[in-house]
Amino acid sequence: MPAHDFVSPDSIRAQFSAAMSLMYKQEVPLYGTLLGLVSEINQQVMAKQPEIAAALRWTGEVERLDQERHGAIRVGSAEELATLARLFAVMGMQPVGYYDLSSAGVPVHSTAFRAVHEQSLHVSPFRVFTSLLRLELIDDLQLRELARSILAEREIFTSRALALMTQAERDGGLRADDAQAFVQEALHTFRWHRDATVSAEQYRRLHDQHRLIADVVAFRGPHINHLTPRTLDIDAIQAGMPAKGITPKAVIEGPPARRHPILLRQTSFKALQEAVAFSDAQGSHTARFGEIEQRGAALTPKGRALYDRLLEAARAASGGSPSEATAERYMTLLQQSFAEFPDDLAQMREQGLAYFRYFATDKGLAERAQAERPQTLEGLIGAGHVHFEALVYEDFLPVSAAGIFQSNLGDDGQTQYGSNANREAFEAALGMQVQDEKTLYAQTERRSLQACAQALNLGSL
Ligand code: OOG
Ligand code: NI
Repeated sequence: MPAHDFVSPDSIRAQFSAAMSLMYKQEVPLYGTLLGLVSEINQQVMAKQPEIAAALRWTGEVERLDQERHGAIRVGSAEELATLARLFAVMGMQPVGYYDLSSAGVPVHSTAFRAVHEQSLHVSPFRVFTSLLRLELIDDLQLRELARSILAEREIFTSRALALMTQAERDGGLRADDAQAFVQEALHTFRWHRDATVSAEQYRRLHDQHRLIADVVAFRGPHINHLTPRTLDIDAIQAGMPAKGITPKAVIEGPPARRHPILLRQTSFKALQEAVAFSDAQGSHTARFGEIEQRGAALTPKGRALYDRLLEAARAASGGSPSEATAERYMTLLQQSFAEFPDDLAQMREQGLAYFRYFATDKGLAERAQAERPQTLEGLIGAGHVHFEALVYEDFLPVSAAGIFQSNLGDDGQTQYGSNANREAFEAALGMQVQDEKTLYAQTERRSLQACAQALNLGSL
């Protein structure tokens, strides 16, 4: 079959992202409310701050903003994780980054499945934060065995989804009708099931060990636990949530508010209790929650080291992980700590703190035949021939993720697992290595410089 009959993985991902959003809106109506608020505030920001709208037009993010979202799931075994990797690969999503959450008292480690090339991200930036439960961290051996045997019996993929995955791998793609069927079949894996696979007593034992263990083990599949839209002003969202009947967590995770956002700021609100049918009784479970995020510049290793240091300093000064009680003081300390991080794109670029994308300007194009024009990047920028914008961060932050997990698990009964990062074990379960996000950002930056050089008729930049 000729390759041109196949739907591009990017387009399958875009379809899947839209289908997930529709499904989640039906499952959790509050998510629809949130989407409304986010789109309202994004419009306001673009109208009131034309410089932000202009930057988003340069990078093309303006075209992806409305469909931009991430989801999160938790799986229970290596087989489930490895098959998910195959499922996501059909949609052009690859595992990027390794996140250890055990040091924050959550018995999982994680990666993010996402597109890796800027052109693909432009079509659909949909990403899924995917966590693998670490049964080996359950110290009650009997319970560990119970969890393992329950998980061993479930099949989280439909047989049609599995067949279409195999077909896509064999043929190198899917045609339109198969792609559409694949999206519908894949959705089933992420659906909420109100009927649990365990008895009320088994649920209680799993839950008493850790609420997250019950969430993974007691159900038929890895229900999507949140879908997160991207806002241009998370402080406005945080302030606007109560009026919509939503109570956000007290602390916005990540860096403080800045003129030029960096990395990722996130806030969430607690899950509602949902009715569940155990095998022998009725009960309830809190599974799904809401989250909103604001994305900023991807940082270089140097910028990230500075970020980590300043964040750690603020947390240490406030006496550890911020809570409801220390929220206000923590936000002040955070703001003070980050005064050291330049809030100016030119400085961030000169100091090598962030990754950038470069664009030939109309002026640069008009003057590209002139012998006198500058030849170096700095000269071209100075002369207005090249424009730059920060490259947006496409990934997650371990400290923030831990804060999001914790806020939805409740502050009660913090479990200690020590620091147990084990990337090799995660990659063994996944069946492949995770990609390094910094390498991907550096490649995008490099490609934008090459495109600039070509547009301006220069050998290289
Ligand atoms: C994932 C929590 C982390 C984020 O955006 O950092 C997360 C989970 O609760 O499964 O979603
Ligand atoms: Ni999230």
